[in-house]
Amino acid sequence: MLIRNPKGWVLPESKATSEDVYLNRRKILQGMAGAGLIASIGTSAVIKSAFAAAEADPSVGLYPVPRNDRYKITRELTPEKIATTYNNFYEFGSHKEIYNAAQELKIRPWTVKIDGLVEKEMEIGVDDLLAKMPLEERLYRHRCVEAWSMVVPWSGFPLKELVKLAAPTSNAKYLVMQTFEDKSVAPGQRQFWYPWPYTDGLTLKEATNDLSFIVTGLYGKPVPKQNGAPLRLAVPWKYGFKHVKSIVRFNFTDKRPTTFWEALADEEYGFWANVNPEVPHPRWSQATERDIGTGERIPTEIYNGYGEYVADLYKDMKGERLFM
Ligand SMILES: Nc1nc2c(c(=O)[nH]1)N[C@H]1C(S)=C(S)[C@@H](COP(=O)(O)O)O[C@H]1N2
Ligand SMILES: [Mo]
Repeated sequence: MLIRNPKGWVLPESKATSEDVYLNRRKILQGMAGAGLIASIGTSAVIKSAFAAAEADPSVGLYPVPRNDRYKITRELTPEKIATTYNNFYEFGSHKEIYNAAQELKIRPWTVKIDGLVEKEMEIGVDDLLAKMPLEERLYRHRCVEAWSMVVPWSGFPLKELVKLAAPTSNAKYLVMQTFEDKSVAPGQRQFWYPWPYTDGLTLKEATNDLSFIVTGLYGKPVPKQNGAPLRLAVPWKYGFKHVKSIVRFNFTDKRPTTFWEALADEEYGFWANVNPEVPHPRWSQATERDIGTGERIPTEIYNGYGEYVADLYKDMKGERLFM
């Protein structure tokens, strides 16, 4: 978070795969599967790479999913190439260009543990979980505490559906989410001064709010590794660091967790982290944000513009640093 590279999102064209190439591969693959041709045509490079992509992510056929139009946007969608090449993912480096390094992450098999104060603890494979969940697309704004922002089409399912599946007991108050831990693929995790694994959490009231969303897709495709495959949180009224990527554990508890960023710098990155243009970060203003798509600087809104859904959650809270 400490390093700012204002030109970090500008990338040479050669580093990105264009949308057409991707769609063509997908069509080829679907066509081949239908005609039973995969085994007999093994030589073309295009076909081989299409096959590798499907092997790497068996959820590819689930997308695109129907859009939930309840969540409106008033700005243009951020171009896919920008949202997938300008990232924060400290496991792969403390700068924005981690998308190549993140390809080392193996996302299958991927097992999620649901534990703590629940009726019955479970471990479930991500594809089994996806099969149980109602997938939809939502256009959400995303506001990083570093004062950049984007607007993207996430696919996924409401977090409250996962809470329902977990069946928390009546004394559960918080849901804690954790990222995978594997030093052999994530060089950042060899930096021992960070409190790995990346951890963040919500109150159960927040987790069951309509807006809380588990992301499994982006731009009508499985979510790329650099954006947090195969499961990542989206809570758009909060700063981006709450959006835990590549989740392996959902833990229900009665104790408020110490989050990754709180452990590092509690006075700069608190538990609540609700967006508020009037509460500056100790080292910079939060009044405006830079849209990484257009490069424009625009005013920041309270709760990132989602107050109608979430302001009630906080109305009786006293003595909490709700906006830091
Ligand atoms: N595991 C993990 N999750 C993470 C982070 C991280 O470093 N590690 N960075 C967070 C921050 S600060 C932001 S702004 C968003 C960025 O998401 P994006 O790369 O999809 O834009 O991911 C969040 N989730
Ligand atoms: Mo962030």
